[in-house]
Amino acid sequence: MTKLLIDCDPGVDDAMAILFALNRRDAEVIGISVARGNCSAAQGTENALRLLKLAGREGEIPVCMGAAEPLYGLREDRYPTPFHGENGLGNIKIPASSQKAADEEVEDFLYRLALENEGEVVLIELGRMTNIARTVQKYPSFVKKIRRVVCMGGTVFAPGNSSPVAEANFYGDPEAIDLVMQQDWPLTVVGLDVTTAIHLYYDDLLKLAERCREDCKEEVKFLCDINVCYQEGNRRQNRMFGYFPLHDPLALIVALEPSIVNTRRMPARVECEGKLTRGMIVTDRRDHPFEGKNVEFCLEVNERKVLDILFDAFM
Ligand SMILES: [Ca+2]
Repeated sequence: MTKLLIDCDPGVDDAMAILFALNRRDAEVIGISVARGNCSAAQGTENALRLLKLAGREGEIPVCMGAAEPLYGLREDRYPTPFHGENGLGNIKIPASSQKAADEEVEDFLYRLALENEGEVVLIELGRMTNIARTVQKYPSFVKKIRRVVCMGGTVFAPGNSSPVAEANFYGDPEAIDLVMQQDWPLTVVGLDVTTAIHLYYDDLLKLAERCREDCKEEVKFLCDINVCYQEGNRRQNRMFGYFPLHDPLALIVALEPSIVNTRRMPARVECEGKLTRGMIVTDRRDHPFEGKNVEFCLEVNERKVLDILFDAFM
């Protein structure tokens, strides 16, 4: 059983990732924290609570609201509403939960859960690294309590999506991810090199809604509904017709089934200042590299197998 601590910004693809994790029998979600990203931290926290209720897990998994802005304050920053809607969930409304968010600072929340499950926690990052960076700053020993970190974000060789060279999570808070990258913990980056190599067809989601287990019919119907907006955003901005990439769910899949990707270890930093390159991953591929700590970058992926794993969780 893999213990997952999920930091996110739900988010259409975050929602899919979380529901996937909740439906995996080999995974236990021990907590969810939220930062600003696809929507405000407050909206994302509300979304996480409602998702847990939808999945029949109300009151079982603690949720904590985290950073309302990036590590060193807000720059020009718009929510990606063409993809995630005004509410982060493709403008789809689901019932409110009676569960309240944890009455803790996010650093205390993450550190406490890491301590209570020392050496066992796989930390999953589905948004910006703000909450994790803040926890490392407040509790440097947090790093040693975590088994491994798997993060969706960045890109090494594929083009960016927030700028020519930067992916949205890295672009939104590069100082946070650079700080996280320079710690001594096993860090796997699931970036656009692999997430954009997966094409999830909307029609396949609709088929899944017909064929999935009875107890997750409502969840899969919800995934179909929220992805109408996500698909439309990808059609208009990325010229993807009938399909979309698989960002956040792929990080969960890599965490649980590492063999579906080929990775390469390279020392890396994140550019925090460049006018054109802010949020870009800079890998040191020289013969004798020394810029940055080693990071495991996912560079190739088995698409068919990923989609099977995703769908199987709901069958
Ligand atoms: Ca996300």
